[in-house]
Amino acid sequence: MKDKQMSSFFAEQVTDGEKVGRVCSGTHGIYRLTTVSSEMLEARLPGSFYYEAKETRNFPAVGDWIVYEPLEQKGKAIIRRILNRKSILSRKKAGNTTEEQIMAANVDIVFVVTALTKEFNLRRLERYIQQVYESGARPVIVCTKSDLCDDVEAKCLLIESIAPGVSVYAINNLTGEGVSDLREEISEGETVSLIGSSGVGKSTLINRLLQTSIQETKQVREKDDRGRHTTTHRELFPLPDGGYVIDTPGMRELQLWGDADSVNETFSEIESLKEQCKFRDCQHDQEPGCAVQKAIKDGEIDEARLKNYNKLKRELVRLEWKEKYGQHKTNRMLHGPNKKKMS
Ligand SMILES: Nc1nc2c(ncn2[C@@H]2O[C@H](COP(=O)(O)OP(=O)(O)OP(=O)(O)O)[C@@H](O)[C@H]2O)c(=O)[nH]1
Ligand SMILES: [Mg+2]
Ligand SMILES: [Zn+2]
Repeated sequence: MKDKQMSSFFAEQVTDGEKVGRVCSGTHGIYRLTTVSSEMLEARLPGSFYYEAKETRNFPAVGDWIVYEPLEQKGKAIIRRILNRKSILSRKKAGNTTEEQIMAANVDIVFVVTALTKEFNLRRLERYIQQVYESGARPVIVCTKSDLCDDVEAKCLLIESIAPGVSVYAINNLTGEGVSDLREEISEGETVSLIGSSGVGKSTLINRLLQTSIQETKQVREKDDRGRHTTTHRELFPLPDGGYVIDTPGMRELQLWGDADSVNETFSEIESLKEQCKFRDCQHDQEPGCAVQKAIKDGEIDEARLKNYNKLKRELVRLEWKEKYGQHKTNRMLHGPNKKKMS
């Protein structure tokens, strides 16, 4: 059985007679699945799975399409296999580890959500966009709480300047202003995931998109709510007019996971400028004939943006090395062979 919301990419991986579902949530080994007939099932993995699965990536994630077998007990099922994924949104687990944490699978679009309040931070937005590009999804920037800001236009222009080619929307979740335009970014069968700090209004926006109040939102005026998360786990919901949306808890720590080359997409204007630098391995620091430094002097690029660019590159190179050679050798990279990758 196939879901009309399931793209051919997934349909082709299924043979007739197999039952397909999609993972809505997964906690403590219990997965909630939505099926073709919009039935909700509670599924588990077979015991053997836990011996065979080596990495986090082998386990089902929210957004995965899976093949299941119904159990005799009504509403229960066993997960047989995970269909190949189209994309994967992941980050490094918090703390001193190189372990990966998967946030969602098969995401087409990521709404990077920021509030037009004190929350607003261009450097953080850059990092979020970076992370989205790494996943293979398309970023869209959503500025919430437009009702609490007197220079919405100016803020949006600022964002456009740091995110070339990315659409920016300003919305008011309380009245719904701007939400229908945003809705048009999601086509039939597409999956959108939301990322952003706690309290920016991700769940409130999801309720708007679902036209219900399914997701719990913070009821109090935010003042002292820093670090308190209303949403505590990831969850996928089918949208009323087609498509899916995934709510996530606000992120406290954003760590990158991926390869250094994808920084280039986020910072495309720096990348294209550096072609004009006099030296091929220019670090855009004190080198003569540096086109990037010139653009900073001319006020075309913000110095903070170059700093963030360099920092992201260093961080990704460090992660790559840590993953390859383990903890004890990481200091070698500081003066080592990766230098050509940094240019
Ligand atoms: N004034 C105003 N308040 C908003 C808007 N959007 C959301 N809020 C309020 O902001 C608070 C936090 O919203 P949530 O939707 O719970 O935030 P969240 O991003 O889901 O937070 P976590 O689940 O903790 O990650 C709630 O009190 C909302 O009513 C908006 O556009 N304008
Ligand atoms: Mg929430
Ligand atoms: Zn340079």
